[in-house]
Amino acid sequence: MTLNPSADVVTCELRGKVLLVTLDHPPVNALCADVRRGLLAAIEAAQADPDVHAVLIVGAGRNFIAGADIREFGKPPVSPLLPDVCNRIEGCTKPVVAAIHGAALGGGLEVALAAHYRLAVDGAKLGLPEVQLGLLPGAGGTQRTPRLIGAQAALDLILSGRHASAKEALALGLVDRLGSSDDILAEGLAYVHELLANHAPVRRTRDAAALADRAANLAAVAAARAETAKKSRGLFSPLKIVDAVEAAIEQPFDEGLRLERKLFLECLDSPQRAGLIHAFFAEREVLKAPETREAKPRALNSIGVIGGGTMGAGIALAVLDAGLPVTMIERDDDSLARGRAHIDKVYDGLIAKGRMSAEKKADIMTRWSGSTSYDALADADLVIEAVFEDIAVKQAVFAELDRVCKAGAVLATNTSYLDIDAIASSISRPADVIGLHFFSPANIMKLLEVVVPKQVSADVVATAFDLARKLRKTPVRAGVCDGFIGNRILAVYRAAADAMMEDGASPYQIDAAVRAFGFPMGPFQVVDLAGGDIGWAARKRRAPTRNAAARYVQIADRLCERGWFGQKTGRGFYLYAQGSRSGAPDPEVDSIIDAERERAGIAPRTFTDEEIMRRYMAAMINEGANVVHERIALRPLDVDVTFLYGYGFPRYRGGPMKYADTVGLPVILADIREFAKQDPLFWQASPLLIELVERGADFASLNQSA
Ligand code: 3H9
Repeated sequence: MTLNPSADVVTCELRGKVLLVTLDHPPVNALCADVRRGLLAAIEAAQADPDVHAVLIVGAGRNFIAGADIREFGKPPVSPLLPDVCNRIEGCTKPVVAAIHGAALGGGLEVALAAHYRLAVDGAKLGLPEVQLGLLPGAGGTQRTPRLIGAQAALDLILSGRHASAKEALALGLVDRLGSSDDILAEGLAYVHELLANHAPVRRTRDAAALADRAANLAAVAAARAETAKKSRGLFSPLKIVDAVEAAIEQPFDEGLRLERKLFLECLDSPQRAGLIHAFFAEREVLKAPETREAKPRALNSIGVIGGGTMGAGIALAVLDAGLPVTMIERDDDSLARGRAHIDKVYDGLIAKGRMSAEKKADIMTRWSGSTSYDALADADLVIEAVFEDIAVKQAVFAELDRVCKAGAVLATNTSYLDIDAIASSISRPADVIGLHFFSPANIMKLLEVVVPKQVSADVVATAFDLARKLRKTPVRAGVCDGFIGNRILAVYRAAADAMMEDGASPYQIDAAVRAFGFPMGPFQVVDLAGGDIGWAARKRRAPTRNAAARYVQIADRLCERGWFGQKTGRGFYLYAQGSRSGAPDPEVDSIIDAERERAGIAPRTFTDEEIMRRYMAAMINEGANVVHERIALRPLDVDVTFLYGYGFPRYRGGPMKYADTVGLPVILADIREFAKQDPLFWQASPLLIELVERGADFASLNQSA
């Protein structure tokens, strides 16, 4: 029997006395308007039909319900609203049971909390992750959860957004029962029949008693508020969550719901919500590079890494952590021992902190092997070279790989700047060559630029994306140019920062302004962390081809000439006390900057923090537009994900291109034209930016068209 045939995303079937309500809205049963309508109609039908004695709600496919349909946010609301649907479920006078498998997240868990009884099976993930989207649970989650499990446990779930397993959910009191098999339908029906046999009453979460100890629950709220104020740098929704949970203690249920709705709408309207949801979809879109649709990945059962330095060892660690075997090649036994020592150091650190057992390390290291002979790579499916950043050195390595590797092996370079087309065309199998640009530390940083040279075959690109998935990295497809997506843009906004420094802003003011914008570190702190010598080498390499008319700020060179390479030498732009990683401003650096200004004939002026950020962001966005214009990045969202995952861009702003849309492209273009009055060579507006402004379009309009 189908009681509401109009909505095929929700079907109803009478099984004896139980109305089985199945949500079937692939891929994740998100609560779009049709689903909400169908669910409401199902409850109304159950209420009206005397043959129905109880209701069982289940999800089809791999999940119960992943939450509200995020794609609807930012559009005009469509009835029925989810809070009303949840109230209707809770108000039903016949027992309603939710049987949970897979994800019951956000609005999905809120539907379950509105039901009268809940069962979960192994593999279920229950959580209220709205905070990660700049929101708060807006369908009763902030009112029902604390009533069910107490304020402290509720705040922990809602503020962290983490997922609880079925077992933990049972221990917390979020669910009443664990199913013993993964047959969700059989488990759910058995539970409902048992409840009916026992004449189990309708039991509403709004009447649950976990907030009875008012003082203890208010103390938990006060502690969470203090902690959140300290930790949630710049984020809008976390403190609203605390307010809503406090209302659950202080106010009657319906009043609490009203406040929750008001706060939810405030979050929904915030640019942070738009930025975070953009990030959510963008990080999924980058996985769908054209080649992954065209071709199947090659096998990936054994990996080779050339080089045991910081980068090579970090990549080897990432491979080991993914459960794959790795063979490390170094030029001699001492270098190989150093490479192995890098790996040992990381795992021994985890053991010292109690996060890994010695047995586990021993087990992992059975998958590591080292050799000083390239012949050890004869069976490798994919080899990543991470040797010195010099084209001749890299080409020599590739000649060896060409000699020893089996047909079909993928040959990857971890270069961060060099011309991969030139590397590919130097060997007999250019179609197998690709760039895999890891970020340091390679076992930690999530970004992987997959750099696609001209002659590479599609299945090699698909293999690179498959490797990223196995390594749990976020891959972004990039074209070949100096610096690819990220470092190419970095070079430009670093130049803008250098120019501001020479014109009168101190590096410390610039870093503070950039941190206040939401980055974890400013650009000069980043230089000190990465090592000033790295950028110095790149600048020297580019010196012969640099446009002689372009402004070149020499301050960083003056520091490097003194051997001040940052943290590793104890001083750079900042002074580092013995062993300390946080630096203090250095008056001697100020004097060097003064001397450089004088040498360049510049009378220093003051900058506001706002002007610093306008210039910094305009430089980043303009080069981002160039990178998209030249198809180095497929879409603006690829630039966004690069910066979110590799450069510390604040996620709640969505990435530089999303931020540009938020500010408005005409504003960015006007800034660039204003700044061009002082330095027209540097501030050349990107043709793409000009075109979009002329068309009245934004970067988002280009995100569909990869
Ligand atoms: C909320 O509920 C607010 C309420 O409190 C109040 C309302 C009034 N909507 O991640 P996957 C898509 S806020 C729309 O690759 P997995 C996703 O884009 C919501 N679409 O799969 C992808 O599409 P495509 C709170 C969604 O197996 C496809 O589904 N809930 C939604 O690795 C597969 O996704 C959350 O924040 C959605 N809610 O992981 C949960 N969710 O194929 C968000 C997913 O076109 N979702 N899609 O690329 C997740 O955490 C994961 O998707 C999940 C599955 C764990 C469920």
